[in-house]
Amino acid sequence: MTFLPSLNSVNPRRAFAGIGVVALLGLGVTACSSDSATGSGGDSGSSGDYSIAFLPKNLGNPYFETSDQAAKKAVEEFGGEFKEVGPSEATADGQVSYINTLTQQGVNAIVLSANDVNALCDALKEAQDADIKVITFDSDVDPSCRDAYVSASSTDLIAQSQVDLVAQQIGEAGEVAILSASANATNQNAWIESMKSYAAQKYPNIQIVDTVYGDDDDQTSFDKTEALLSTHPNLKGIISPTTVGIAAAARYLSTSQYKGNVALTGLGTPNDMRQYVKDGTVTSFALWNPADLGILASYAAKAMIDEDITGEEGDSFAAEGLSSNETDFEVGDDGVITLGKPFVFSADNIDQFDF
Ligand code: RAM
Repeated sequence: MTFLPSLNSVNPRRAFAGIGVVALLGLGVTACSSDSATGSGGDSGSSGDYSIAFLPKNLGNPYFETSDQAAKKAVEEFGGEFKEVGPSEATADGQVSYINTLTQQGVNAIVLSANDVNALCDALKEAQDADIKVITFDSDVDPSCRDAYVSASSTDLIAQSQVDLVAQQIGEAGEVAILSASANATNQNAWIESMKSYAAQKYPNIQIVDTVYGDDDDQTSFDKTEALLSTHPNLKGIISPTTVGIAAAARYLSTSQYKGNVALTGLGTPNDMRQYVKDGTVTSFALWNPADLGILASYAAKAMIDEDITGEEGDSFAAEGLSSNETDFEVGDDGVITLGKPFVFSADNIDQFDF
């Protein structure tokens, strides 16, 4: 496969410098034995002023298991107390009760990936009133109800990389559908909006004919894939901008008549997708390093608790232990802190990664 022009500048060895080593040293292993990170509230046992709670969209999602496991390590390394809590289903309602409990417990910071842009705001404002720092990571809320947002990459870069991948795989023409996460997910909705305008402008012969929601649930995503293919007999490609969705869609395609005929790309983890790249169901897909996202969010929370940053544009802070070896980060417009660029995985490189 050829790397996308927009991603050509991302040298795999530089983009994930050291990740192979990190994986060998334990990231992949710990990502698989994630009981402590995925339990509903295991404390690290450390003490200090950094009591930091991670609240993913849902528990049992390998993407968040990787980011939160890495966050746990980072928080413990700087002497903090880590906990992870979260709902089993990716809903805003499910997250609100955890935010309320964390506020009552008086943690120093809540780091969350939001299932809705507005529905968590009342609970988060109560947390802020109780002097708790609120950091979003992966998926944002309205900027008025958090202190900063740690984003994987820019919305447009993430969106464009997926559209370019599907365009490459279907000869820049034909019907494409999107299999998303939950209908209110802030991150997916922003990417989808950007995908649609980019596709319309750059690929006039591609039609995005449908968007369906698998709720970041494996079975729902599998069923929605099956339904998409029967509703749209001329479908040429599916973009699934969610690690849960793309893995379920690949599983469906891999044993169906559509394998090799309908392209599938989007955002996936190498460990989930490896078998489908090897069996020819999937050519290439994108993501960033979820472990790095967790580490960066931990250091942003620490800097916020230390009052080194407030979320103002231009604030800067240091992070340690990223696979990119980057240490210096700056808060951008609207309190957004950006990790880097998305990276494309294919048969050529997938075996270098273990997460
Ligand atoms: C899923 C979640 C997460 C998203 C990744 C790509 O794990 O929806 O929010 O960032 O996919």
